[in-house]
Amino acid sequence: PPYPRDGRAVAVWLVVGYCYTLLLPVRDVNRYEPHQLSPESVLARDCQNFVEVYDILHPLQPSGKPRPIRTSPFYARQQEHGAFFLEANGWERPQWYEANAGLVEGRTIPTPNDWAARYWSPIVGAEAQVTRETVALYDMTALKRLEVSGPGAAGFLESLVTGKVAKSVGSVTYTLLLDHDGGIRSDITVARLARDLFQVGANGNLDLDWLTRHLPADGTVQVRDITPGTCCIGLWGPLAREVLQPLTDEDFSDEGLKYFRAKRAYIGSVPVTAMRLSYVGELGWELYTTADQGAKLWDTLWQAAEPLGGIIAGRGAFNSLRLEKGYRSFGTDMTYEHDPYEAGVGFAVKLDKGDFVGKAALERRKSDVRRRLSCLTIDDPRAVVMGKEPVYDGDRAVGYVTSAAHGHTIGKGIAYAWLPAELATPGTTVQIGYFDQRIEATVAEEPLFDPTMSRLRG
Ligand code: THG
Repeated sequence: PPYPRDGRAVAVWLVVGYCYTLLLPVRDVNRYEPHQLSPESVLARDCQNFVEVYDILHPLQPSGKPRPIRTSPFYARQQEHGAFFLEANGWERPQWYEANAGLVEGRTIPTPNDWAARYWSPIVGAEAQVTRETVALYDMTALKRLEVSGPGAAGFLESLVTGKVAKSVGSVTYTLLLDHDGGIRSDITVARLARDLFQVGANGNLDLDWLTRHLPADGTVQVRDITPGTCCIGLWGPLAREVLQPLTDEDFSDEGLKYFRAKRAYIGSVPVTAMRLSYVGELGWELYTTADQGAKLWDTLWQAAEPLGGIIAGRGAFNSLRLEKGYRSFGTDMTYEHDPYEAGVGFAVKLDKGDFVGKAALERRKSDVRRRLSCLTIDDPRAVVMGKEPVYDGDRAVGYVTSAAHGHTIGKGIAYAWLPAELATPGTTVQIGYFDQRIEATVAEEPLFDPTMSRLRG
């Protein structure tokens, strides 16, 4: 049972230094970023806690005072495009761009109810649709990036992750970090950039903490947070290749860089690491460079994308598109309390590889799946829910919503929710409690968008 373990969790936390159980209201102190530890930040946060203690906070309400704290190299460009900024891990992150207001015209973008319409604009829907029609630039700088290097790096990573990551140079692997009890500590991508050099796409400071705690004592592996010194643009959409290929001598055809492969290239004059994957489920690449050349990369891509009808798009569109594609978000959809099989990421576990943290526990848990992270669709387009709502089967509360958004390219509301396994079959109807309403939702086959992966593998 998840909650009666709190006492044990606190004891483990004191003794071992991290907590196995997600103590939702308390949370692991190792999550803090350096900027949050300044005396000024701590005081501001403490004072704000008094203000907010009895408030009902909107799920999107930005915390973090003062702002801005962290800005990507694209910040000035984003301001010029009328970015509406929210905050993530201290980073100013555009939710949508007012400069895209003209895109709304002639599109069907349902207006949600009042509460859900806060921190929202119909532009979010337009940006999501245009991403699937042409191409969009997304600022991915807030995504935590770790560098793992040294002669022991490959073996070190293999001992912690559920997949095989010590593959050929240029491979990228979606994989999981597990607790000793098989709970999910994070879902990450691991790119092998050289024999002894890996780049990890992570979820936060807890991943840095986890890797650092497990480092071998012999000094053969180093882990470094390269997030602040680098930046990333996601270039995604059916026209992504038309934008990128003319800017570089490297081959970015389907054969030249396959899905889930990485390579270095010059984009114009800017040296990048390109990884072919997409959390929004479209053709394209994550393009990484150092912070000093970020603005140059942005300008190079934007000058090529704009004439083709490309746009820059924000986090609101991004979240809607990833839910259509069924991609989980660690910390929201799945946490330490869930194992990969329950969470629907069992495909990222290779039990036929060597030992890794959590393997023995998983072998036990694999055949005992009692709840599942399930995809629900909502037919009423105004009835958007936000996340954390209870889910009912008749009068019985049986689970809760994790994340939700309107699916602007499938024309339905989407809510991911934890449900007992016996209710998690497509076609089952449940009710989501939303304030004083009950909203009818149906368990759906997932993913809702492009189940054959035709968009990504083209
Ligand atoms: N990009 C990079 N790293 C990341 C993320 C990212 N790390 C943290 C977080 N986001 C990880 N989450 C995902 C979720 C899904 C996918 C990638 C990162 C994804 N999944 C394919 C799928 O399920 O269809 C993987 C298929 C496969 O394993 O081959 O692409 O956004 N760099």
